[in-house]
Amino acid sequence: MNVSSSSLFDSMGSVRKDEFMRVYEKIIEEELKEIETSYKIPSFAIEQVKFCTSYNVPHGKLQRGTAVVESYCAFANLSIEEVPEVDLHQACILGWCVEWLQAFFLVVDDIMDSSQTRRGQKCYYLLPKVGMNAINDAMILQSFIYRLLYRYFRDLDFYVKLVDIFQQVTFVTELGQLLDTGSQNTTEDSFSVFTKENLERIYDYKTGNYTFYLPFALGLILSRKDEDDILKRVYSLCMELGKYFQAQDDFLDCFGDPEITGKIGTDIEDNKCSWLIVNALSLCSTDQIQTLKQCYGKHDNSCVEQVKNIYRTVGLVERFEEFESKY
Ligand code: DMA
Ligand code: MG
Ligand code: MG
Ligand code: MG
Repeated sequence: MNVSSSSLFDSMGSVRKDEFMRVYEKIIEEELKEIETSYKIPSFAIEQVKFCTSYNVPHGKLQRGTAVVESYCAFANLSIEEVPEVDLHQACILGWCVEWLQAFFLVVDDIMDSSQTRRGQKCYYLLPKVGMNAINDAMILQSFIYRLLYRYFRDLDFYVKLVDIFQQVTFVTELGQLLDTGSQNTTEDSFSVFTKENLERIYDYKTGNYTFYLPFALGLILSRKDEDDILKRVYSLCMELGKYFQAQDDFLDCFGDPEITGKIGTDIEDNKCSWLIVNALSLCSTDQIQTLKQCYGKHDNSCVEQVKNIYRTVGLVERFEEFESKY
């Protein structure tokens, strides 16, 4: 497939979403054909794979996927016109592999977080025809990554590096999700885990690795600039970006407009170690902390409102804005 740089990038050097989508359409068409010929499965099964993919993979901001292409061009130190088409195509495919990984994480994350909406539509597991089959469908989404890597990269010298980085980043993210849901079961002293140290570890593990490090590391591998010291420097920068990004996600979970974020927040109900609760604890009076302990982690609208009121009263909105501009 031809991916020409003149059509893939806009005048600012950013990847055009519609052109990036064209690569997706091609990948999924080829992949479904391949599955159909290789496995003797009835048409409903193929339809389910198709539906699961189209429902979960392409509707996001595509920020992680396009970052692979943009970082590849930046690291290769080539102007957009100079980048070979075949390399651009490879970068786009790796970008889509990251989007597939994200889709896999989100389907499962929404089950664990008891979320209702995602990207402006019903969470996948809540669709009547899906339910808990979402778990196996998520695993199929994850398998797509390795199928695509095999299909497009198996003969290249850096194939093992690609497989390896997807596996490593997946594992770290899973540990991050484990830590993130660790505070979900409300216990007497669950507030003791709401520390800055825990928060930052969760951010590094569940967000920084797959959201920032993975796309940039793929750009480095593809441009053959993936020396250890460079990867290390990129890694620590990515952890900072991850902390900023997830703090914003936590803030929007409570104060964002679901019309814009496409999702309804659940962090208070889920007893999550979030930027807001951690920062609130350093600002609240003993009485306010007492109220938080009574209301946090409860699936009850009036409890959630009380928590939000305390957040507003102690000036968390302003505190977040300050954090954001400093960062
Ligand atoms: C999501 O964290 C992390 C992963 C690895 C999917 P989150 O639950 O805060 O994300 P969201 O707010 O999008 O549900
Ligand atoms: Mg979630
Ligand atoms: Mg979550
Ligand atoms: Mg969130």
